Amino acid sequence: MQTARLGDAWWKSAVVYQIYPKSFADSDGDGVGDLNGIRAHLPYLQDLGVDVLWLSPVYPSPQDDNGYDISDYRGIDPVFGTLADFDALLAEVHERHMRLIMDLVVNHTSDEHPWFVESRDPASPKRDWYWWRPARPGMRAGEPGAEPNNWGSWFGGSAWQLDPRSGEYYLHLFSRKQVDLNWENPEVREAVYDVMRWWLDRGVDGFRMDVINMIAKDPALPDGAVHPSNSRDGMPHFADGERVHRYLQELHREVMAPRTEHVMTVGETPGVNVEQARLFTDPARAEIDMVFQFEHMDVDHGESRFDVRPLWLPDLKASLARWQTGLDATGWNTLYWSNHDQARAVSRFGDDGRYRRESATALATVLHLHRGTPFVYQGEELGATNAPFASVGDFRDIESLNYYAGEVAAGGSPEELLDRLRARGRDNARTPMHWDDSPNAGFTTGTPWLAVNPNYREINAAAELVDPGSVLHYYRRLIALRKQEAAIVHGRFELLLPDDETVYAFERRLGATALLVLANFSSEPAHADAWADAELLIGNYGDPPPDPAALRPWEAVVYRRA
Ligand code: ISL
Repeated sequence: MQTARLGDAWWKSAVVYQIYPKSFADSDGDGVGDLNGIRAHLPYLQDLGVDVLWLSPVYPSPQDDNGYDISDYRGIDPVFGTLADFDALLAEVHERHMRLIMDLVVNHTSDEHPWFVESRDPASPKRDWYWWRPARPGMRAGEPGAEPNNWGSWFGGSAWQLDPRSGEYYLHLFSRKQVDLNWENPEVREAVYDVMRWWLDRGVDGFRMDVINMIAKDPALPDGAVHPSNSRDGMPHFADGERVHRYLQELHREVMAPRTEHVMTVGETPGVNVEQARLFTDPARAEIDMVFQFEHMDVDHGESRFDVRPLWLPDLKASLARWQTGLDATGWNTLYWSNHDQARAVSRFGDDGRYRRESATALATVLHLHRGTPFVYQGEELGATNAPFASVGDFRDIESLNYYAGEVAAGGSPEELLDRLRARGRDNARTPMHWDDSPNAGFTTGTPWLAVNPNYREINAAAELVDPGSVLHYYRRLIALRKQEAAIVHGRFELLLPDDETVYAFERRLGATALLVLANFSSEPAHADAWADAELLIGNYGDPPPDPAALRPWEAVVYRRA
């Protein structure tokens, strides 16, 4: 009985839309997006057909990492509005038959959160809420190499910061202002569950859980394998261990269990593999509903995400196919090309020049036809591209700025580093949303916090709404199709042509229905055989391929046989 019910979980047929509030719509002219701006654009999102809105963090925050450093879990940062604005937004989301999930960032708090402020006092009852440690035995605090272990921060340097007040170090896997909570302490876990219940009682429909696979550290905090200081070194000791599953099961029991039919949870889990993902998402284990894995985001770079490599299509296909098969019988996949941490998909995987429209829609077709819950990141539905950052001064993101400063100090070429940031910097995705061709793309009447991409005059929602051949209209059709065709949601996946370097091909089967997906991932024509006697369910050229044995540049088609 229970399996049947979970098999039909509502979020399996849902499409999620991610809003980066800072850059979505500014209603008060201060140059920063806000809740009332989002509310004004709900009709646009409803017409797009998405079911769930995920808001990146809107809580009070010093904004060291754009809100992923929270100083109060029960409020709204004044730059985004008030709790009353939030309630009004949530009510209207529900009236429009959509749901809203919050970003839950509980691996760490801001160093300005009252819990941490209190914890800095060694005598405080909250001392143990964070990871405080003395210098390495035999070393003096502050000496080079005296950090308690060799773990690196994601944003450069050691993951340990010395606090002069007590002469001890605290752990921060991200910036110095993002301090890791100690989930070993039951009071910490209870405090987090309380926050979650508070938002659920307010009516939110679930959570996207930031770096949730990193909440449980090995309390011995052992050194990682020796590399030059690198965030991944310590990973075996702080990600995906046995404890994280114990805590997520507890969280599920304490918070989610009474409401599991109505809410959804998606955990962000960098570095997770298929086997671990199955543990996180197996409904019988009652942890979380789905995870964001990163394997397909790692196929086009070297050791560092800024070490840009060309995409070799068979690698991408093999990776996604492994996840399709791996979570086929147990668990559930998320599907995404983009989010606020990644470069724009059409610039990264497609052709953002001549074939921008075709490649944006081909990417969408391939992604949405896989099995899993698709996530659309704001602007992706317009075919938004990377931005032409002129100099390092145009970037705002702490990750890009720290990386650049560190590499320049180590003798790297500033021009080459700038190219890397242009290709992969997170600010590409964070430039303001393009609503129309008025100044600043209709995003703000003030000065935007991050410059608007100048191509907004051609690429914007207003222009795409009146163009039936636009990327936006194609997304609408694709999203609508999911509601009509059960094979898209539930069909079994089978990869075809795994070695083909330009054509992405796969089948989906459910009962008597079979779907064939073909997409040309190149700007030249490619050979691919269509199905005879099949219905063309959707295609991104508006007409069927003139030659049934060929695809036009970046052409994508879905055939259906029943
Ligand atoms: O952006 C990345 C590439 O360097 C990722 O490694 C990212 O840091 C990682 O996926 C964790 O991301 C999440 O937590 C971070 C925050 O900066 C990201 O915006 C968030 O999505 C710390 O809270």
